[in-house]
Amino acid sequence: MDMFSLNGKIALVTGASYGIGFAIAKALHKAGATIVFNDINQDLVDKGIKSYEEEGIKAFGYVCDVTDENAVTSLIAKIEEEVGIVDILVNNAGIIKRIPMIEMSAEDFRKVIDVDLNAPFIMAKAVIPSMIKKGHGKIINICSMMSELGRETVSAYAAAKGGLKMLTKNIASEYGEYNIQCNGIGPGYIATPQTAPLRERGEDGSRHPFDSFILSKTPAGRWGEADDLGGPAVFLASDASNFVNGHILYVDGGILAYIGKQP
Ligand code: NAP
Ligand code: GCO
Repeated sequence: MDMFSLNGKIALVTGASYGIGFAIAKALHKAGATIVFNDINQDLVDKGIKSYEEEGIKAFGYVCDVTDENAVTSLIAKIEEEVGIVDILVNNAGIIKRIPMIEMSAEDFRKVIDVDLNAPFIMAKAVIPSMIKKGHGKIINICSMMSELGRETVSAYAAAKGGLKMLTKNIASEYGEYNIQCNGIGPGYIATPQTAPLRERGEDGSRHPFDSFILSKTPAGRWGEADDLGGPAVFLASDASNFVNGHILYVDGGILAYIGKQP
């Protein structure tokens, strides 16, 4: 089982003060990795460090807006100086804006593309040179059901996550010869702050219509938990996946395989 060990490896998980990023970082640490994370402001980073400490994890936290290329270049230089070369990058930071497309401003569209697609490009560009020098690297991009499917109000997010799927395949194609594997994880519907609005209960305790919809579309009959993504992340971060490249691993309880429970 040593092939799943991350002992001696440094993992950088973006936007990992809480949510999916935090859960993935916990799992990578359990497999032996040193955890480095960033978030968009010091308050979140401080809260994140405390949350990791409560899990018995000494994590290295940095403030960095992943859309700011200069800030990212400085971040990677600082991490390399203070912690070491990044062996595993998890591009997790992301936002969503649920607005009907024809009502969405171009500015809002661009903001989602910036965080969910441009930033993974910026982050990968920043870590790949040192991975090449080191002779190995793992990049895991957090994609989505919306890398494959569309739905009302998420046009920018789907465009970004569809693009992120192809960026994943292109990084795999361009840098595979340097023993760098770039893969994606496509979570289904996961119970995090990002999807909280879709799970809000009515005053009478009734389920949000979208909540009921997702339960009918998921063979597992439940929303995913962020911890459901930990094992797949360890696999893609470890030597166990050294010949897996350009693959999007959907961790969705079966949504993409299922037509949906008949009414
Ligand atoms: P979340 O709860 O909203 O957490 C996202 C994290 O990213 C937050 O810590 C956020 O900080 C941070 N972030 C946002 N913009 C950033 C920036 N410019 N620079 C640095 N950090 C930034 O989301 P989540 O549900 O954990 O999702 C994490 C990833 O999984 C996202 O890429 C999302 O698209 C993807 N995903 C989520 C689901 C789901 O069902 N939840 C399913 C599929 C894919 P702030 O708190 O300051 O915004
Ligand atoms: C939405 C949800 C989804 C999830 C996730 C599904 O509004 O449909 O937010 O987009 O976040 O991406 O995989």
